[in-house]
Amino acid sequence: MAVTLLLLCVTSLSITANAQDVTTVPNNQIMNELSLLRAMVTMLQDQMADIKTTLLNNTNRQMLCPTQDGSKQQVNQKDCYDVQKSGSKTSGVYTVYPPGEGSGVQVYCNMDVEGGGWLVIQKRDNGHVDFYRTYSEYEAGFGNKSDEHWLGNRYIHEITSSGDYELLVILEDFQKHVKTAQYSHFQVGSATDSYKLDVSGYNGTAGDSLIFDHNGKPFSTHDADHDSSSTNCAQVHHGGYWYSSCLKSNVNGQWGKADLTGITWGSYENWRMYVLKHTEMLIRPVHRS
Ligand SMILES: [Ca+2]
Repeated sequence: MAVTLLLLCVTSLSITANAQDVTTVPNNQIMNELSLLRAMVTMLQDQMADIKTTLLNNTNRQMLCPTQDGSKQQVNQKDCYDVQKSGSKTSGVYTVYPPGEGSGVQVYCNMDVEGGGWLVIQKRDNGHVDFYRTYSEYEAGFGNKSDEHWLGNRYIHEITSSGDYELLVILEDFQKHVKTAQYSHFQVGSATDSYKLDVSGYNGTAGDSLIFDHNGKPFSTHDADHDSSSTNCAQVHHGGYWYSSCLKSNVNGQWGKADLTGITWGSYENWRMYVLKHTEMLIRPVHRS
């Protein structure tokens, strides 16, 4: 379409120039036609960029994997377990394709913990990234996938609603003690449900700080108060999370702060205020073959 319009435009310009003495063509007419030509070229460039992006996505999306009989099949990778099954054994950043997304999303895959195949949806470690963000930022995700980041509620919903997923929470304090909380069921609701948390089946050493005050609660940020408190929990505790009135854990709080705004997991140290250095939330399909 753009190519046709461009040719028509060039032809029109050429005919105009031939029909009149060039020196008699008004400047404003030439400028108008040049302007039209530029617009057509820009449209064509945009269309070519779109085609290139689509081709790249289609190429990345299809990966050839050998089957047992030696033939090859194409697979789509929607999470890090799919990435692991395709033969990637090293932890790092990979592209996955959450159901419903037209293009790939970069995620960090942990291939080392408990058999690997884990997709990291949250990580804190050093305070490099500010987690006091807006609702739309938590929805789209932010940070650096190789460092501190939040994957994005939209993607977490798309992946966890596509099957049965488990959640692993890894917590480490400033004395390098590590504790974990694992849940056999983890799902985040849709945008319509304000990305409500649905979690159950706790097992671990850090204690369960998600069931009470968080399970079944919608996601809140300082600019989107969905909590059940008369205060704005996200503002008071300086994060974005599934707050109620207000919390038992706050892994998206302020890094390095030993007060109400800090990173905490209540049951980690017998419900005492205890500052954590490192937190990670990882998801993986429950059914693995
Ligand atoms: Ca409130």
